[in-house]
Amino acid sequence: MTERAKNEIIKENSRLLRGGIADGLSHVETGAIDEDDTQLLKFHGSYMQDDRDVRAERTKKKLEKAFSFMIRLRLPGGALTADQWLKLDDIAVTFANGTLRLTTRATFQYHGVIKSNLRRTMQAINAACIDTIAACGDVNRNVMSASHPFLSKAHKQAEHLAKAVSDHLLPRTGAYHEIWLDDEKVIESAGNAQPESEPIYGTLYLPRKFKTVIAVPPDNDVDVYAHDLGYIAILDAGEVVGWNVTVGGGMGMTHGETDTFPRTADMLGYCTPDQAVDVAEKVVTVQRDWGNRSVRKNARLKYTIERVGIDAFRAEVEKRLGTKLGDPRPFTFTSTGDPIGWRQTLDGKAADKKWHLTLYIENGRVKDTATMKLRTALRQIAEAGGVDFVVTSNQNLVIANVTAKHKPKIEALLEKHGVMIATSSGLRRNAMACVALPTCALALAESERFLPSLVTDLEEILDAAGLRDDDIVVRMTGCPNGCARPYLSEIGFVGRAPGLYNLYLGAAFDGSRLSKLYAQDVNREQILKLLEPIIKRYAKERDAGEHFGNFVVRAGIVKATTAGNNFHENIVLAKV
Ligand code: SRM
Ligand code: SF4
Repeated sequence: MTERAKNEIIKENSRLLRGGIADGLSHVETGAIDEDDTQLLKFHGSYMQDDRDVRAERTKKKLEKAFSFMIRLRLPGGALTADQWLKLDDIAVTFANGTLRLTTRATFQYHGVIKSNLRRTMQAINAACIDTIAACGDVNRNVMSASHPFLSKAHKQAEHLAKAVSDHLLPRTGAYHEIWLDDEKVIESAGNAQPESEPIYGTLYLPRKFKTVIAVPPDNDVDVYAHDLGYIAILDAGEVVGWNVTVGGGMGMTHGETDTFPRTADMLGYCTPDQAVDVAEKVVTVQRDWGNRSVRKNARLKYTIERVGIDAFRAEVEKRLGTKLGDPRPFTFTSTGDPIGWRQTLDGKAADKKWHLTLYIENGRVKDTATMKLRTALRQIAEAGGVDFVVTSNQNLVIANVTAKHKPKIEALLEKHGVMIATSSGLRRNAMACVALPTCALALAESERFLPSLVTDLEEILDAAGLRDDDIVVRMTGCPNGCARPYLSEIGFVGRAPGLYNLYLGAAFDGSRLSKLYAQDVNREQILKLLEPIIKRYAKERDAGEHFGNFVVRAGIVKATTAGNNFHENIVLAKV
């Protein structure tokens, strides 16, 4: 018999995710908690990390690593009130490193929370009527829906489904409330239902993380094909009449291991709005039973589907549903980015329409700097009230539900604090980088701290080619795990070692096709040298309306990746 992965044993012995976390929090002699408990802590929405900028120095001085904790919020649909914004902002200053980090899955992270503050931070988050359970771990995580719920009736329906799936698939263990909230039922959710058991997950939970998103065409802002489970709204006269269901997407891979690869999701079928939550449950339970519990790196749903085939997977889901899924219905996606700037509610009576400002937040980091007081500006906008906030799946922020009268006030506040509404280029508007150093334990190279200046260099090349305002999707990650979905960007950088990246090209602008490796282990200078002639050719030779990712494939610069299992094939590396 194949040996079970270590995490399976940890989960099994955890007494439904309790382990020794509570005990570990009481040990004041260390800033850390026990290694096995760090695995369980993820299910509660937190990772133990250390400041990698000072790791070497502390090791030299024989000091313990500078441990602290990252906390990720569960925020299905991504929306919050102005009052909640103020509470989250207070927490950032009181308990974390003074910043709020908007993530690529439309929620918030705090960094730098020390162990002695962990419980108080969790309680403060709950006091804002938000929780962190299942934000990480081997369960269905935060469910994203197309930004944003105030845009139209269909977007509201998408948010509604996101919340319903998130609630339905929440772990039922009382561990979260017991450890963090002294068992007080601060918010009512399925998470504190009694008696305690895990009817959907069982005591082993899932073999690996599981991610669900809801898309509303023509926008593919949630990158539906990157997720384990996706719903694509099928609309009739602006209302959702059903959902196409996708399964088996994912980004993570390991350098040099071709049995790991990013994969775009397959179409599973079509379901009615009434069936949607049940479909989620059945997809999750098939993965629970069929997923690989021995080899963690092959445990995601995408590998289960590669192994058994989509037809067998669909048949099992249908068997458990007790009905057949319909044939997928037609839809069209046009882009994965956010439309930066103001736009109005799409439907309803003219008099009821509100304004919504999508603000580009560089790599999702909300902070004050010497030149731009973004955190202060957003705080003052929240204090003035009369708005809602929505985090997008591109690490941006929507200031929503603004009246025409209130618009100039918001613009003035942003301007006063040096926050620009327009971005410096189409490339920056479509740029995302993962966190990476100094907090991410898995980072091989910089990402959030490097991409902005690389984009500045690339903007010079774009300027010379007359392409400054063209939308080109660029994403960077500090390692191949793919947290900024780099294999679905037209230009993708993936960290290999300090200062060195693999360069991927050729993903589709609408998020439907993966990219292909173009150059290996390249530094800033080499990246610019490689991209300059391609950008110049694109400016001269592109067809009308042709996007960069499609051009590089048509021009033969890279071969198209047609499925995850040929991501590693047909690679012709550029000479550097
Ligand atoms: Fe991620 C692990 C940050 C979205 C694939 N991810 C991590 C950890 C927790 C590192 C760790 O395990 O120690 C990172 C914490 C860094 C830090 O200091 O904050 C981390 N991931 C992030 C975030 C914050 C990136 C960002 O800059 O916004 C995103 C948080 C999303 C959220 O709110 O839930 C984030 N991660 C993603 C995505 C994008 C997505 O889901 O759309 C992916 C690719 C899609 C996918 O899951 O396949 C992603 N993260 C991973 C993986 C690889 C999983 C795999 O199947 O191989 C890991 C490593 C792992 O799980 O072992 C990982
Ligand atoms: Fe860390 Fe890698 Fe994810 Fe970036 S892609 S946050 S480096 S795990």
